[in-house]
Amino acid sequence: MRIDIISVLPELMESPFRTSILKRAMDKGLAEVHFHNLRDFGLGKHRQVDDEPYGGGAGMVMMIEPLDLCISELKSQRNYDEVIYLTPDGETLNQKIANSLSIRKNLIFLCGHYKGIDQRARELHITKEISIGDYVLTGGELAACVLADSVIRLLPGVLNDEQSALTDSFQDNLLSPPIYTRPSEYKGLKVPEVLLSGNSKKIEGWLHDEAVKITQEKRPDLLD
Ligand code: 6GU
Repeated sequence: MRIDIISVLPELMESPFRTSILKRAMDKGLAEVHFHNLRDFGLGKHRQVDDEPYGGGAGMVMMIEPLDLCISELKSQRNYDEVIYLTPDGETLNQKIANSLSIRKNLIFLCGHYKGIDQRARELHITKEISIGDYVLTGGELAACVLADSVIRLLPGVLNDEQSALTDSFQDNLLSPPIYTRPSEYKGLKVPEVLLSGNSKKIEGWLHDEAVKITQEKRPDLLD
């Protein structure tokens, strides 16, 4: 998978891709992430990328020309499955969206900034708009990192234990059951007997029941 991320602040996203699972995915050649500084496509001496909104109002708008230049150049080099605009008014990210993107080959993420992008950039290029929740971030960069992480960890070979992405919370619309490791008793707190029983069928049943119980308690909406 290849992800091209367009931003006015690409520095903000460097470290998440240089550590842990994302780094391993890149080192193994399973994922490639390329950053593009929109300012390189800015207009004039000052490399302008934003301007005041027509009709007035507070905040600046990301201009159509730099966005069109940058995205068109990328599109001339390869075919993209989706051009995704990270914006608070997009569809809220969930596991289903992450799963569906994880089988794509080439993606563009456009990080919104200021008040947002000129509507015509949406009409010309954007195929999907994604938000990471109902709150406002300063820009789309952190959201792009969240989206990239949620997708890249699903690529075959990224996680050590192939099973572990499949048993994540949300993968079957259930939260994870409680987990324990040694010691079997700590300060009087005991690991549930069934987990020490060695009876894998019983354990599986217990884990599923616990997952349903916890989901009912914390996120009943997932069971609807
Ligand atoms: Cl994608 N961008 C911004 N600026 N704020 C957000 C968001 C995105 N998702 C949630 N809040």
